[in-house]
Amino acid sequence: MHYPSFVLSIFLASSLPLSTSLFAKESNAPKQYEGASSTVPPASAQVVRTPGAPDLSDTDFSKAKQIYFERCAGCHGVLRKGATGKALVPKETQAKGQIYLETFIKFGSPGGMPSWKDELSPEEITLMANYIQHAPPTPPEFGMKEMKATWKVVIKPKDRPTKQLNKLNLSNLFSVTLRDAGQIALIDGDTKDIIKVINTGYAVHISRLSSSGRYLFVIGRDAKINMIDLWMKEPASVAEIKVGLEARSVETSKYKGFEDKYAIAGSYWPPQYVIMDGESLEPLKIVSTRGMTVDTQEYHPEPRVAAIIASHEKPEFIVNVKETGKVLLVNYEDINNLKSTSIDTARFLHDGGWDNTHRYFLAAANKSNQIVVIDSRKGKLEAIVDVGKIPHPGRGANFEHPKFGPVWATSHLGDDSIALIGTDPKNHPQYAWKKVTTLQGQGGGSLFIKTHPKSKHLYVDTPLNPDEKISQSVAVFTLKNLDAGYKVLPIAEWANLGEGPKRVTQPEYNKAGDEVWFSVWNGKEQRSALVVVDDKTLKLKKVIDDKRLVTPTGKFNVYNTRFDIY
Ligand code: DHE
Repeated sequence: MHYPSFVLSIFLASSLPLSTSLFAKESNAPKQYEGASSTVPPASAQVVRTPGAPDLSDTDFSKAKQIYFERCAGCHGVLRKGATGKALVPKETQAKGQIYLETFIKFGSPGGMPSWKDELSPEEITLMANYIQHAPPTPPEFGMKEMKATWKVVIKPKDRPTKQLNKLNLSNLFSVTLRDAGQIALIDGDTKDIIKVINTGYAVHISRLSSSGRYLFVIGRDAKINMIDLWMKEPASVAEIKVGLEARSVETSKYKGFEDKYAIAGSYWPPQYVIMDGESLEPLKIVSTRGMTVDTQEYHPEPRVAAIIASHEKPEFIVNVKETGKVLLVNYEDINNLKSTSIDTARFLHDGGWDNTHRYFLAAANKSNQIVVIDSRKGKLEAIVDVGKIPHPGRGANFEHPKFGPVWATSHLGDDSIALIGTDPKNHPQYAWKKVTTLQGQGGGSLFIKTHPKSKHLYVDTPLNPDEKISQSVAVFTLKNLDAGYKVLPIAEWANLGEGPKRVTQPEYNKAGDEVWFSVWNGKEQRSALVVVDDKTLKLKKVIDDKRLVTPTGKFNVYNTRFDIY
């Protein structure tokens, strides 16, 4: 049996009457976000029995395992060693006892655990309280043999075109995640026509471009990568591979002399990254991220790989390791004698992006409520900056502040603030790597913030805010007059889609920086759309409403993604 998808769990959570939730409305947003089901197949993890834990039949153990992977692993980790949620190891769970655990699952906690009493039956709650007193079953590893077994070169590099064979304006092409369809759509940014829908892994998470802009790499939550050749008469997947059982990040080498040479993917399970050949996806080097946490210096068996970004300063990939709180600088100059610098930062590292010079990488340490700043030239930690509750920048937003000079901004999942951090140590040293000011947005539950060097505006989404008015609209600030507050654009209303949650998410500019695209993310069976806003007038320009656009979420303009423009 398959449990409801992330979208459905959002529906469930947001349709709960408030009285069923013990906590403030806002506290549900992080849970809705992180509580998505793991793509690790429950059956792949062995049944285990642990002394001191209540007896469980094989059938019950398997059922509990299924519920755990689908509902709990996103926060507590596949191995239950704790991530956003607490560690659930037998020594502690057995000491707490059955009644305590059942109550906790039923009612949740002020620390952020949601109440499950409307989503799990009383029998299932009892079962889960039994289950977590057993040792966590471990899913299988995924090494070179397994990767090679899934690796396919559909069209060999030598058989591919030597020049662009189509007439597409590639730099204004958008790759759009069609989350629950297991597809991406390529959309012409000029005509707004859907050029092609391509089958991919399950729920593609991000799209990234090769340095040349020719290859588009997409990675599914199920860790399947598709490499799409945009030069073909009709762009298509030319190579694919599965790099694990669950993953979120893929990137390509961008340093001079290494353009299009390597690709890298990080996985959630197993906790590792793999460097691949940039033209064929042949896996070359797999490196585990298991190791000690940065603060308590304890062994963590499951440090997931979050954002990866390619350095422009050195032949390096910058790899965020979530649970250990370490940023790795992986030098790909000689992958047989791999040099990797490990920088201690803060937990739990998630997403992030460059400052406007592309020298400093700013990443969210979401449970520390901090932004860590890495100097990619010196290869060291530059600063750790306190911000609001659960920063979630996407790649963040860079702009010139009238007083503080160049700043990078993040919004937050856990509160309505937008933190601005000074990024110019040369000309504005007094503001560099400090939270120089805070703007107030529409509310918590924000996932992405965006501007463009040519734009005068800053857009902040709030798709996980429990108030529909807020989750279905977007706040826009005028950069020259931030103190004036924001204007609200009713994006979902403009899309006019009928019923559904219609969460408005992830602003993305076109190449010229004069249009902003938003996803109106509805349920799988409902109508979704993309809404294009004229950035100058802040008026609706176009609704792309097409039945092929099933649950659109991330959108990636080829040019802006390739050159890290945000
Ligand atoms: Fe994301 C980026 C992980 C849920 C849409 N997401 C990222 C990155 C990571 C990540 C590590 C950075 C990748 C990089 O830059 O290399 N996301 C996770 C999760 O672990 C989490 C919390 C839960 C899960 O189970 O996946 C999660 N993410 C979501 C969603 O629910 C979103 C809103 C919709 C969806 O498609 O699943 C979502 N995440 C995105 C998008 C980006 C992203 C659109 C890229 C933003 C960008 O501008 O680069």
